[in-house]
Amino acid sequence: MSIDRLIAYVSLSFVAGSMLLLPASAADEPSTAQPAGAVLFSDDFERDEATPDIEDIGPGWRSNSAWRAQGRKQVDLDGGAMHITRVPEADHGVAIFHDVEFQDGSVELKFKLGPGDDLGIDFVDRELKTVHAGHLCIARVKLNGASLSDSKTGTMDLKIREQRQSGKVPPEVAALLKTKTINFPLKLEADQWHHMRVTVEADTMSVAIDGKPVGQFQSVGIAHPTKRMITLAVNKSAWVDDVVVRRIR
Ligand SMILES: [Ca+2]
Repeated sequence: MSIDRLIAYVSLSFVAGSMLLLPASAADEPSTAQPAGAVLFSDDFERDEATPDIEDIGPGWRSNSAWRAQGRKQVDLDGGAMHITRVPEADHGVAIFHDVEFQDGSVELKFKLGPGDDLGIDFVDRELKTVHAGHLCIARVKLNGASLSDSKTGTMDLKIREQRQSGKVPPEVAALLKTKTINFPLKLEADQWHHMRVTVEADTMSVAIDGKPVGQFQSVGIAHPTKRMITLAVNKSAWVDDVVVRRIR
């Protein structure tokens, strides 16, 4: 065997050996060539609430139902998944929170949407006081498209938010805001499970759906060094399962 062939053989053996070490669930996931890191937490939602009518998502999760929906249950553990439904009493979309701690990381989940539904994965640092409610950057998916936004230096910057609320947005700010979000078309099947991975790394956020890269967005706010929470944001309804959050850095 020539040296070149020997090197190729050893490399292939190494790759094969690495694949054998992967847990079955990771080997089954579609590959998106995104860097993977340590799992901070994962949840398969294979459980029921202690009291059927009381919202009780499980360890580490909380929602805004108490103060936005008069305490009505908006997150239901149903058949081993999370079924999220905004109730008519709610004065805001459903937000479901989980603490994280990373600079760069990824959020993977399975989701199912109906026509008109959307699901956002929001990266948050409530300790950052220059933005509304700590919003840093968000990936949002609908059946017909995904968007990636830098909220920190865009719409959630306190000064810009105030200008937008008062309806007095200077032209240069309006032009700036156009550079703070990017949209990608999608054609997803309604009421079918899809897999999504959102990765935040340095100043770039990327999204892959069903193992295929959808797009990425580079913007300074994404590089914020401390992501302390993720929020799943649902304006109408959505199903979510198999959440896996990894820290890259
Ligand atoms: Ca499940």
